[in-house]
Amino acid sequence: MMKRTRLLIALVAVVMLIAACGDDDDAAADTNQQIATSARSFAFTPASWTVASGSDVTLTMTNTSDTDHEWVIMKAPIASEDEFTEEGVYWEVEALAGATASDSFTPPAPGTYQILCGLEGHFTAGMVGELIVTG
Ligand SMILES: [Cu+2]
Repeated sequence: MMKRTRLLIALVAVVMLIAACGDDDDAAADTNQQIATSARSFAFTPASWTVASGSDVTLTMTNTSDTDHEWVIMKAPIASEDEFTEEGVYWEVEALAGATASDSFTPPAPGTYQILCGLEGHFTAGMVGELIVTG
């Protein structure tokens, strides 16, 4: 009798453990954040996004113009296009003219980051935004 009870408790524990693992997988999938923007010459709509640190973010950018555009997270803000360097880029995605691009990134440390289009003349033309990463 005692053995059967112990066996039953062990079985219940195993079932609960398996169920808990399943929940963790679901939670991980649920915490993948989604943001979107529409790119045209020369603006992002919207141009401000807020995400939480700690889980990956999928950006979907729809390019509605006949020119290629990029969505670039800068490590530190720049004041003019002369200051732009690839080394200053934290992460970027490009959507070709008329196409939609989607890719994922791990948010940088909490803070506010400058977003811009890195193609020549686009930052100067006003293609900028901000990404706010909360803690
Ligand atoms: Cu652009």
